[in-house]
Amino acid sequence: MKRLFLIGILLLVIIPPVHAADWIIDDSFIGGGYYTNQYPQNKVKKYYQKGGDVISAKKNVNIFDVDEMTVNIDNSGNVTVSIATDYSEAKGLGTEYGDLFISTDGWKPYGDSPYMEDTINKGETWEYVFDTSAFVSGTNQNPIYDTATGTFITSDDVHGGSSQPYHFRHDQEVLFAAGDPGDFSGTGAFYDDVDGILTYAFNLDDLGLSADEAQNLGFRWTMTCANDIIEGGVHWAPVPEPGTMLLLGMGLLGLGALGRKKQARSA
Ligand SMILES: [Ca+2]
Ligand SMILES: [Ca+2]
Ligand SMILES: [Ca+2]
Repeated sequence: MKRLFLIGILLLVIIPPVHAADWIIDDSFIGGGYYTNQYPQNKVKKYYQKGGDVISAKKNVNIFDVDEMTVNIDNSGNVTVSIATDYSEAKGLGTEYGDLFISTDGWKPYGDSPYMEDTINKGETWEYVFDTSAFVSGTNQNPIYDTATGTFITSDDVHGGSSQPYHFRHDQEVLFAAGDPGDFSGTGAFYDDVDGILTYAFNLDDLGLSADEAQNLGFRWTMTCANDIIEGGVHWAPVPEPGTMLLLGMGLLGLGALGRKKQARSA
């Protein structure tokens, strides 16, 4: 029994208490709606840079590039979504941060990577949206919207469709026109200009989900011109408390010991 106790203590040391999990979503998403005949005079004829997923004149590629998205969820259901991008509203490009689109039933893009035909009418349906601009400007302390109460705004709406000469892409959702914001209460959206990270914080509660149950989530972000889009999914599973793991370990060891006793008796 003393040995079992020691092994139990050892297990407690080996299995550290896990309070949070991180997922890094690489930007392998391009998406559809590229106007191949738009802007030919400026040589914007292909995707440049970093896997070729940015629509831009060559000199502006770095301004619009999205590198990756990091999702962190802790055992209390606190979620942070951090988007590494060089894009900043402070650069005065005439476009804005898009909203964070959230799916509560997994991530199912249309077609195969890099999803060149995925547009607003194809691919994932977003159940919630984190309204970036309303929150950043301090006018709305309840920035998470249930999308059943409003409509999506696309890159067409922002740029006036194909009539605008600088319009490269259509049919990509970029913002949400909210209805009633309801009682949701995300805790913040913040762009760190030094590190180039746009961070969103909220809780699974805000999405009507429980941290006690496994969840399949999807996320999407782009700027309102949709020159570079990132999408991806994560699978959240609650982690048992260390005490539970210790009991489980002791239980398994106990079963093992019982088995050995039985064997010894029958021998
Ligand atoms: Ca990119
Ligand atoms: Ca969905
Ligand atoms: Ca992309």
